[in-house]
Amino acid sequence: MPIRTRSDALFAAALEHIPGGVNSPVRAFRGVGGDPFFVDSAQGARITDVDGNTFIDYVGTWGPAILGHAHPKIVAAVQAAAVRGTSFGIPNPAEVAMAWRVKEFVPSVQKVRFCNSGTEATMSAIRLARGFTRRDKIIKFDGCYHGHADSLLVKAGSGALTLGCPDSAGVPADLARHTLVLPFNDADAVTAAFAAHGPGIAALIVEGVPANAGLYLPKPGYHELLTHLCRDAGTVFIFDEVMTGFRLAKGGAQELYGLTPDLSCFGKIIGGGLPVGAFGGRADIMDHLAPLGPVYQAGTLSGNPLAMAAGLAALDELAATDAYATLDALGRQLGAGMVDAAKAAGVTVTWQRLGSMFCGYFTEGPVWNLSDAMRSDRTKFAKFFHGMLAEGIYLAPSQFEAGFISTAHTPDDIDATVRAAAKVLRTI
Ligand code: KE4
Repeated sequence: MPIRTRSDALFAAALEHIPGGVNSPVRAFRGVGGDPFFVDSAQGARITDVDGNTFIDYVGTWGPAILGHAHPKIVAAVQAAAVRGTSFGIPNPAEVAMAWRVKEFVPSVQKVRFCNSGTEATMSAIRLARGFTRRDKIIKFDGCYHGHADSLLVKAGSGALTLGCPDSAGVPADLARHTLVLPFNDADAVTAAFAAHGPGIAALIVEGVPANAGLYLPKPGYHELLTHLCRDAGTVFIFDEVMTGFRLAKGGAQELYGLTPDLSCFGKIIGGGLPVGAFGGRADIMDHLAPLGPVYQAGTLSGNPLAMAAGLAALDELAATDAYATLDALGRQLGAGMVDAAKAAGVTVTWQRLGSMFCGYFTEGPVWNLSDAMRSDRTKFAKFFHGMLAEGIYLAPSQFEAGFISTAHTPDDIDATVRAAAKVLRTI
């Protein structure tokens, strides 16, 4: 087992000052047991903790590190920007360059507004859709996570067509009831919801591919059904590409599926590892934002020059290289290896992958929705997680998270990962 002396001391101190010792709950290892380690540094496909243990990293800071950690072009861009000032609160040229880049990558984006997180992006897009349509109800799907804005921390009501109730303390029931939570990949449920509520629905929000309950994919034609139902009802179709944007293709999941959302939300990769969110789409909707229109949205650090520099460097590098072909080849290699390792060990693992995103569910497959995913054996997953950690492989510390490969991973890294999995799977 890796030595953890300094991590344990740091976690004990963190627990005194920070709720749960972490600044974001998933980092607390509650999904797998044990305590988190503390990172000292990260480089390429590897992270090194404060006790000197190095791991091949398949979390990639939950998606942003598509080029690996401390990519020299991103570091250089941030250094060059920092010496010119770290924040202005006044328009700066990088914001215009970044807006142009996002529009070049994602043709459905006619106008874009930058903010500081994926949560801000989805929260703002929901408010914008409500202001544009003058309607209150929204639709989301169970198992999909869009950040921690109140309207989106809502679970399904008692029946499929009943309006939602809070999924977190502190979310007013009066607000939650405006959110309808439907099963994903269920065409009948979403069709019935529009039949029952259509003219009152401001927005439907869905992940490019649901990757916050592991990773499962839209059934053929499902995203197209959502777009048609939205169009017929005058509902704003919001495509949450915080995770899939610039990850699955230059144009994200909407490029893969040939969609033209009304609004799209971005985060993670768009900031090159620094705090950036963005939302954009139809200009006639976006122009309802202040200062042009009546929908207020703001942020002191929105368009921050350092974050814009990091994001620009990341998008430029993705545009300049055949990153997506590399990522898909590595994803294919990992998937094939993991399937063979599970079969050889006699362990039931359903491996689901799209490009460089993946999830190994410890259950029979296929996994098409949250209820399928919930069948997974979380005890086995936890044993697998810790076994892989002991072998120097860092996977997402929850069965209900996706894994990520970067362009810094090599075929040898993948082979080492598969060898470790073959060893660990025989022990669980
Ligand atoms: P942030 O506010 O964490 O930047 O983005 C929220 C968000 C929005 N939409 C999607 C599809 C997302 O996956 C996320 C955040 N993803 C999680 C990982 N499952 C972030 C990790 C964390 O919460 O610490």
